[in-house]
Amino acid sequence: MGNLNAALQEASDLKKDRFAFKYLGNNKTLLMVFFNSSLRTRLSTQKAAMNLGMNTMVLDIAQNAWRLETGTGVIMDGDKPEHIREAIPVMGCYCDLIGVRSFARFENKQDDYNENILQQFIQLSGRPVFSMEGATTHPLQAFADLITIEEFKTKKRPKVVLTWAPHPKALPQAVPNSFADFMNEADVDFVITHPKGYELAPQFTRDARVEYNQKEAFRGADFIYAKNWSVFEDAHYGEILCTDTNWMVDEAKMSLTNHARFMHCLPVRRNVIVTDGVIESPHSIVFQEAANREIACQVVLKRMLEGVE
Ligand code: AN0
Ligand code: CP
Repeated sequence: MGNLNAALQEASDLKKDRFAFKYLGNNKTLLMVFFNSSLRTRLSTQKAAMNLGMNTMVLDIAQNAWRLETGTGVIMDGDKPEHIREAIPVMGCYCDLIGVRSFARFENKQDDYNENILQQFIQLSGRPVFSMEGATTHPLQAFADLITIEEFKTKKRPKVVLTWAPHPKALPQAVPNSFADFMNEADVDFVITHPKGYELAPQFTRDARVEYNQKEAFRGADFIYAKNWSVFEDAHYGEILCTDTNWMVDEAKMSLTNHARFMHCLPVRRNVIVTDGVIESPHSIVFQEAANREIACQVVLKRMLEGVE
C-alpha cells in the first residue's frame, strides 16, 4: 500500500496541475499499438502524453498495418505477410516508449496467461513497454478506478463489491483481474460476487472474500463495480457458462447498498450489464472514472520518462 499511496498522491498532485511537467517529454515519442479496439485508452493515453509534451503515434494493427503472424515456425505462405518478430524491432526504431493493447485470444490459456504478445514487445522492441490492456491485466484501468474510489469514498474503509454481470460475448478477465489485484492492496473491504464457475485466477483474487449470492454481497456496499468476464478455469477457459439476466445490476439491487456509487470501466451494454436507470442515476460515477484514465496514465508515463535516458 506504500507504493499505491505514493502513486495516489502523485495522481492527486498532477490532477491539480496536469501541465506541471509539460517539458518532461519534449522530443520523446510514444508509439501506441492496438491489436484491439479502444475509445478511452486511446484518447486518455494520447492526452496524458500530450500533457507531458510528448509526441504520439498510433498504429492500428487490425486496420492499417500488414497482418502479423505471431506463431513460431510457421511457413508464411498464407494471408499474413509480416512476422511480429520483425515488426516489433522496427516499431522500436521510431519511438522512445511503446504502449500495447492485446487482448486474450482464448486460443491457448498458456499463451494468454504468459502475456505472449506483450512479452515479445518487452523482449524485442528495445524500448520500455507498458500495457494498454494485455491478455490478463488492465493496470491503467485499475489505477484509475482506485483514484476514483479515493475521491468518492465517504469513510476510511469503504465496502467495494466487484460483481459479475451477463454479456453476450466472451470477454477477457483482464479488467476484473487488475481490479481485484489493486483492491487487495487498497484499504477497502473487498468482496467479489459471481455465479459458481466464474472464479478468477487466484494470483489476483488472493484471499478476497467471494460471495456467490449477489444480493448478499450488495448489502451495505459503498461501491458497486460491475464487469462481465468469461470462465478462467481450464476445462471451460474463455467460455460463457451463465447467461442469467438476473445478474444485471438494477435499481432494486442498488437499493440494498449504502447508497453505493456505480462504476464500470466502459464500454458497457445497457440493460444487459446495468439498467438505464442505474447508469444514469446521480450515483453513477462512470464518467469521473473514465476521466481519471488520463491522470492514471500520466503518472505512469511521467515515471517512465523519468527513467528514460
Ligand atoms: C473489453 C474487456 O472486457 O476486456 C475492454 C474493456 C476495457 N471489453 C469489451 O471487449 C467489450
Ligand atoms: N475502459 C477502457 O479501457 O476502454 P477502451 O476499451 O475504450 O479503451
